[in-house]
Amino acid sequence: MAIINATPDSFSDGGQHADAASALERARICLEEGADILDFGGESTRPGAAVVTPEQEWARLEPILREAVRWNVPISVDTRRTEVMHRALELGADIINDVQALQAPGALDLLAAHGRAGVCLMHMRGEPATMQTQTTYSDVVMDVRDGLAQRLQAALRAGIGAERIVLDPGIGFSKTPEQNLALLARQQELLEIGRPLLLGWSRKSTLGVVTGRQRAADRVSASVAAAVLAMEAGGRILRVHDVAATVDALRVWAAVRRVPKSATIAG
Ligand code: HH2
Repeated sequence: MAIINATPDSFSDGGQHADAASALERARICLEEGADILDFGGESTRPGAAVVTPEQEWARLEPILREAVRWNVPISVDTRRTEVMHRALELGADIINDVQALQAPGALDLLAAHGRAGVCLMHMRGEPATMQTQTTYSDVVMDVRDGLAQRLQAALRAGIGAERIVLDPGIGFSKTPEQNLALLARQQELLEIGRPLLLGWSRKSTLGVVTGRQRAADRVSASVAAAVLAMEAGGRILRVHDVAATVDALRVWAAVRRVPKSATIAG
């Protein structure tokens, strides 16, 4: 899943694709590099990002989505606003990626009514502005697992079919670097919930803490390492900025995984 933030202030790529033409250009490059899904966002969710109204968010997304939905490739929209979800689905978006797991009023019912769309339910606490003050867990992996299981149940009760749903532990959202690393070290415990996992490690600040790389754009190698570890631990979808590097790494991972454990290769 390629990340295209049509925002002026995203932590990782803010301002680079803020206008529709450059966002679409970036999206085309991501497809050439091997992305299977395009994820477009019109609001930064980093701590301290400027608050945008749903109208501003939609004004950023609409011209991009109008074009991208014609490309015959899965289009995901990264939004927590019901109104933006509604408009995106009406335009033909395929997936709603919600960092607040459809907690906005009306969001569950909206998705239930759009029987075709996929949904990513991500774990976080509170709002982006305050989330880093809410990092007290008794056991972060168990608490995230329980939180995701509750949101999954809410979605199922609303009438969203399980087969439409993937789950995401929300790397960097209301978690310390140590907690993010624990979520990767013990990622397999999240598979017990029974739905595929989407992981977003790309350029995140925990990788900056581990490597000492201050600039998000300098964290490509670290992001690729985390991506491979996330796949090895049972991940299914990776949300990434650096598509070509990630695809290469995953090809190697997949080639090794295809070799039977008992293989003896003569030659
Ligand atoms: N991370 C970000 C935004 N949306 N969605 C999911 N499902 N998982 C994530 O980990 C995730 C997400 C934050 O990263 P980015 O889009 O690069 O930055 P910003 O929020 O500043 O636009």
